[in-house]
Amino acid sequence: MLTRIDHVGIACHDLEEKIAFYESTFGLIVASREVNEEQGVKEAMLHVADGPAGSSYVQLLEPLHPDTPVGKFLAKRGEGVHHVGYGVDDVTAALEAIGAKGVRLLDERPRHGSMGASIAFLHPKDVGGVLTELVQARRLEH
Ligand code: CMX
Ligand code: CO
Repeated sequence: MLTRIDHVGIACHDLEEKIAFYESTFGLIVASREVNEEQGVKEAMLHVADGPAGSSYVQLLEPLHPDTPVGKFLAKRGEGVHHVGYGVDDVTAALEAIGAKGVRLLDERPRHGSMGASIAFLHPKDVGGVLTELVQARRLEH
């Protein structure tokens, strides 16, 4: 069901500063910069590699407000890994199959994610403490 690691989501206080760090330290290139009001973030996707099932990225996340998922996470835990995003071919089908196993779905239906993807989150308490995102990439991306 999972086709790849699509991205690792990293919470930070200053998006531009962290982009500069990832560019200069690892030589990564920014593939997109977006504001997603629904998710409460200003974010950037930095391209890491391409594989047979699609590309993988680092997603840097700065909260738009303190009272957002990433804002609350930063206040509680500080900067660091916020979630893991796995690629799936069909996010609606994956949600149904995973929900049927008793894992709580934070999104009953897919939402809009970076670069035109359809995304949905699973409750971290039901995934061993890992906030988990399912990502169906936009078709023409690979
Ligand atoms: N990873 C692991 N555990 C997490 C977590 C995370 N990222 N965020 C919160 N938790 C834990 C908390 O530590 C807390 O555990 P304890 O009760 O043991 O202390 C529990 O979950 C509840 O946390 P909270 O601070 O009270 O926060 P909420 O319940 O209000 O929200 C969550 C938590 C996961 C439901 C919420 O963050 C959410 O809906 N996230 C999905 C959307 C999202 O994260 N969007 C931003 C990224 C967008 C993108 O990737 O494009
Ligand atoms: Co993400």
